[in-house]
Amino acid sequence: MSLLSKGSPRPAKSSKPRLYTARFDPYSAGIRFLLNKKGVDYDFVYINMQDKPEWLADINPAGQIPIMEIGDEIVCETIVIYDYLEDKFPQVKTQPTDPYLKAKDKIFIDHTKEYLTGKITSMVKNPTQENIEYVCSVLKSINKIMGERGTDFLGGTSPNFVDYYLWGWVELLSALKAAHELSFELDKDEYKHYWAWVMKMDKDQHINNDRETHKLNLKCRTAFFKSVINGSPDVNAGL
Ligand SMILES: N[C@@H](CCC(=O)N[C@@H](CS)C(=O)NCC(=O)O)C(=O)O
Repeated sequence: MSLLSKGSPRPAKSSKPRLYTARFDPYSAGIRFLLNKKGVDYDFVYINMQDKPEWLADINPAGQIPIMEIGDEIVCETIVIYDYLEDKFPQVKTQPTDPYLKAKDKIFIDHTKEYLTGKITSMVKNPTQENIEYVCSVLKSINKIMGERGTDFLGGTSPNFVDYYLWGWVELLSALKAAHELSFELDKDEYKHYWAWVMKMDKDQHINNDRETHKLNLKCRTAFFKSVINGSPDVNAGL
């Protein structure tokens, strides 16, 4: 799979839905899991976010990924993409149809975005005690919500868009721990709902398909984070 950087021409339109993504991007990862779950036959291109192609700004003025392209339709912003895919490919549901449950899931995503994702991103370069404690406290609230829902997944009996969004981020934690040689542990009892969820998500076939497609595992994630910490991100880490 080619990596598109500054100077790379924009690829020709695809007859399939196309995701502009990056191997290690947690926002894109959630979208990829969801596309797999919906059984969408899609293709993807890797964007070099350290040296972006000029045309990226034409398809998303924010210059960010993920971006979904289906024919002439181009949609950016992760949460908007989830909604778009739900409407576009309704056969396999990944969001509640009940308005209240849907509202609760949207609030969950909003809070995850507000309190967790930025802190995990900060931990890549600054794994300070303060950042670690903050992330642990947010995961504790998530553990509580999981306990209150009382289901295997946030989405009920199988993962939905909220599970996949969250997984894209929490999956990074073990690689961050390894890259920085951090010793913090989330207690198995105190975080028992969270751990039960982690064990089940780790076995999800759509997540595992994605790991295979993009050659992702703890070792290459750790190598990627080490390269980021050293100032020269290696998007091909582990390939
Ligand atoms: N609000 C966007 C944020 C996406 C985002 O931050 N993507 C990262 C993935 S690496 C990115 O494109 N960063 C490059 C940049 O912001 O210049 C979303 O939810 O999709």
